[in-house]
Amino acid sequence: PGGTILGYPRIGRMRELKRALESFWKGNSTEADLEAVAKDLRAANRDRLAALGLGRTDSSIPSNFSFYDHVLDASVTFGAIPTRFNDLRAQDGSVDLAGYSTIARGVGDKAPLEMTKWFDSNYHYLVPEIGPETVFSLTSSRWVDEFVEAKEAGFITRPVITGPLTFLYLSKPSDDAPTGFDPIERLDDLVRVYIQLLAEFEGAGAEWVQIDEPILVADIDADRADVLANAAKVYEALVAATKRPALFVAAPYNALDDALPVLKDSGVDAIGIDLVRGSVPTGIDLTGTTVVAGVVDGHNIWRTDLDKALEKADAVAALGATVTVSSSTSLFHVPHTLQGEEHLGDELLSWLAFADEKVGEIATLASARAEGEGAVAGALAEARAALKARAEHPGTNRADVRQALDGVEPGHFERSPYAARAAAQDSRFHLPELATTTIGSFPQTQEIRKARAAWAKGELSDADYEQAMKDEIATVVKLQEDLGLDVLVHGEAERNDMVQYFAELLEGFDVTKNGWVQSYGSRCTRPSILWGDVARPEPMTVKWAQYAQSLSSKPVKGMLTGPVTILAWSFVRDDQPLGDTANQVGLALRQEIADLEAAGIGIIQVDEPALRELLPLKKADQAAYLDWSVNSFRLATSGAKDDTQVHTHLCYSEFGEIIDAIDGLNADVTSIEAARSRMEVLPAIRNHGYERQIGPGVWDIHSPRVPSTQEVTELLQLAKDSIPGKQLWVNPDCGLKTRGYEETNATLKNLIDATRAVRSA
Ligand code: THG
Ligand code: ZN
Repeated sequence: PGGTILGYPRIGRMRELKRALESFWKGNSTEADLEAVAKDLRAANRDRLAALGLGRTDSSIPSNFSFYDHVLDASVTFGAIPTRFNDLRAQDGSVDLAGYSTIARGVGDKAPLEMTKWFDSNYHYLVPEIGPETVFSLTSSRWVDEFVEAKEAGFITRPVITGPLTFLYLSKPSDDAPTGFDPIERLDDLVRVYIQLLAEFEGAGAEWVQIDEPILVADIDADRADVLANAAKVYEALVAATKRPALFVAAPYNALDDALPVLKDSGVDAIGIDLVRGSVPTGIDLTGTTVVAGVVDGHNIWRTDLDKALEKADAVAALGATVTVSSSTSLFHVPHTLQGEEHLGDELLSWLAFADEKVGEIATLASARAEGEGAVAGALAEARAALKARAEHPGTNRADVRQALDGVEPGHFERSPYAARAAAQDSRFHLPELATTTIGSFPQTQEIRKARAAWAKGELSDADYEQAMKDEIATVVKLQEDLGLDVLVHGEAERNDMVQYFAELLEGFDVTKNGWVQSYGSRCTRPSILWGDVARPEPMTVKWAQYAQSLSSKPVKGMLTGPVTILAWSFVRDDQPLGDTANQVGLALRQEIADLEAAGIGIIQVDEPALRELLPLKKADQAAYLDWSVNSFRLATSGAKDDTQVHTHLCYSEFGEIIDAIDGLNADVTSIEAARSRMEVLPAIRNHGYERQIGPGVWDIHSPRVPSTQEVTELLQLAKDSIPGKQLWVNPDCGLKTRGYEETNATLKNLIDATRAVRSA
């Protein structure tokens, strides 16, 4: 009744969990040390949430801790561990934290669980591997133990678990599964274990449990009728369980649509709906249903329009429902707190709400609904004033930027036909067949990080920092020349994060000091805040590219991050269509490309690794997305001259789904991830008809393993089976910034040797 949230950040205000995990992995601390840090974090989070206004004993505070990933936690809890990790299991089937970490990170030739993006976010979960051999059984008591731990501290929390539909639909068939096996075939077996788990929660005193089923809002490969039938079956079975807490099924990230009546009819005790991404349902009588109304955006950082939020809650109540206000998603997509971000300035700060501030908003909304708006008149007035100031701020509506965008014409999205460009580029660069290159970044060494940290603290002068970066660039260029690569890069030593670097140089952005958000496991990113109209006051990359090019007679690529990725990995303004913001970024990049060309840079790469990530969850929304995203890239790159070769790089993509979009980008050369899947995507690209050039990665850079010359040769031959050599490039899967020099040198040498062998074969 007092308002709730679907989940809270797990990493800690000061990234305590990250540090504790990494120290444990290095062998610098024990499992007990790690457990102690986690226990303190959970206690601090509970205390803070209660202080911010969530009820201590009414199940409003979610219990959603995870050491690494919540989907991995479900795998481990239900005994769904791939057989290659059987040796990690104790007699009772459980794994300790060392074993849990090994499943997440791999060991020797045992690959970890695959990592992939969680719905339309920048968070990565670990994909469960399920087969007929998987023995579902309760093999971890952590979830129940954490409830008991909170209870002993005087709290009644609400355990948060991944639901059986989401778990199985996100799984992939295990290595042992026969072809054609679908993990969802194991639904009945899995549900039996959920029923056991519910009994354990009930026995421990839990009054509510939250079961997350975001899969119900997404259009997936499975037939929708089957998904809905499974939803009815599962929730009728869980409702019928004799020993259980009340069931709250949460469906964040979009509208439930036709799954809402199914959940309602199943008799679950509460349903969570996302009223930020989805709209208020219509044509349904919700009398007798409790709806947890997600009216505060859990996925972005803007201060809530409280009046609008109250209207939405009222509209749901008008359908007959009993309403509790909530965040639309777990808050683990946003940083902990605005405290410590005072450098952003009072004005911008007043427009924002991170996790803790959102909890405060929810408490305000709950009071307004319970006691009337008069009880929180001050807070409501303050929110209105902040929203008004944001709308009227000159930086959110710049005449110069609007004018530039109004001047955009259809011709700005078009280059000459590819044949003309290819001819001009051939005669400029004379590149061999199977040209070799890398994706852009070289290893970020300790020395580079130290220099940047010292410079940020003012301990290293601008001139000394610039010299340190130039020295690094010179080393990287020399290394590539010695190896014999055809197209070089400068290595990106000067960049921390490929988005933050541009955010710091463009107007309309700000960056936080401590706004960390979990990306996967212990790894975090600090998304920039894209709050205003975007403009480029001066060139951003030209100095570095020009210096690198001065050191070599081979072409050195200019390196930019594309508009979609800049949006996807920032917190983006929500007061105009994303496509408009993307085009503003596109125009800034277009200017940068013109400056790079003027400085003599002939090959320019514009990376879009996040193109797939923002693809809407509903099929009906996808065409419009692909339209604006592809257009913003074309706006950025189509000013390039015919003899300027435009490259792009994509990763994390399931290319089949967006192959038209990749074609639509109209880049001269596209590099993609392909090593792990052994070039699986290339036949589809061939069949699609693709006339331009492509660099399928031949080194999986996610692991330090060095592929042999033989292995790379085989991959290149496989690639040539689908794509003519004239169209093929040779490159790693992705940037090398997380790799070390040992494996980088060794692999690039093998890559060059393999290329020579295949060229002369
Ligand atoms: N930048 C941003 N988002 C991303 C990536 C990126 N999302 C997808 C993918 N790349 C995620 N991969 C990583 C890889 C490494 C790290 C984070 C995400 C990482 N982070 C450091 C850490 O947690 O210690 C902190 C980095 C820093 O100091 O800035 O290593 O490339 N935006
Ligand atoms: Zn990549």
